Amino acid sequence: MSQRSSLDTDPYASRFSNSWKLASRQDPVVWDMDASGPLSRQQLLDFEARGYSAFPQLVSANRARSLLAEARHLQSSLDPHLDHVISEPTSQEIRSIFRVHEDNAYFAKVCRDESIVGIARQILGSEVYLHQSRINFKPAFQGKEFFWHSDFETWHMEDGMPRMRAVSISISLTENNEFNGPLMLVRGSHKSYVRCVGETPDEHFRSSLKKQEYGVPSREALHLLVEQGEIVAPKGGPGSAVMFDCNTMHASVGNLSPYPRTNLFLVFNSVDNPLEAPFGGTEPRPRFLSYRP
Ligand code: 6CS
Ligand code: FE
Repeated sequence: MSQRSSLDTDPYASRFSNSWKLASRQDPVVWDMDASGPLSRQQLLDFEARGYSAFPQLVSANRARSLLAEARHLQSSLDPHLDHVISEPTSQEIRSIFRVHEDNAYFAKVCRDESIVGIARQILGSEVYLHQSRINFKPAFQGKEFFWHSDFETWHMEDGMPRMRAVSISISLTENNEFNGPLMLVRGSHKSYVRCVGETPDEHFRSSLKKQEYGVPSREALHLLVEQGEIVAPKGGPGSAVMFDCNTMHASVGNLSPYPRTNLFLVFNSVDNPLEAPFGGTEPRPRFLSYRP
């Protein structure tokens, strides 16, 4: 495996040694403060400072409920062994369904909704395309956690995303409360880059989508980031949403409550940030995880 990532040539080098490091971000967060779009200037400034924005009602509650019905239909009809369908680490229950923007008419439509895409375009200051789409299910009582990570670290090392010019949005299809394993983010963490330890195993995605073990930050790094910011967990009803920068540190705990949690997760990348060869030197991941034209 030829590691393309080295400190001399790659500002976001990672997984090349046994020690972790905190580096500073080399890219803007909001790429054009004057870009027009759904967000006010104050919302853009807040996104720049915090690394996320919460929207109490981005999609109507009715639409969120119809999308939830469709998501549940897919969950009960799709074969959990399909490549783009991921099951829970310890059962056959479906945890994620990828590529819904291509495979399903209802989800394809909402993924093109101007009230969503317009925000991504405004923050990234360019046209955007969908790098990844997925429905995440966190079943009642047994949905498992996701450890802390920066999505960008994985997308850079395993997908060849060169710069931090992408945003994710998590749209709640169910209620998202403090009991059912909501998304937690570290405010301000998007301005630091944590170089992680270890080397990427081949076909890492086969295990990382159930439980990520490489490309996760050290506990010391997390202590520092949380001291500089704080942990937040925006809550809301069906149709509420959180948009966050590709490098914002985030995680979610397991769901021990009787309330299932389902969300639609979309990743928009700038058309000016096309994927290259993965910086970690592994083969590119499949297209359902990381779109390449
Ligand atoms: O692999 C991905 O693209 C996403 N999933 C995991 C578990 N980590 C990185 C990123 O969020
Ligand atoms: Fe993530």
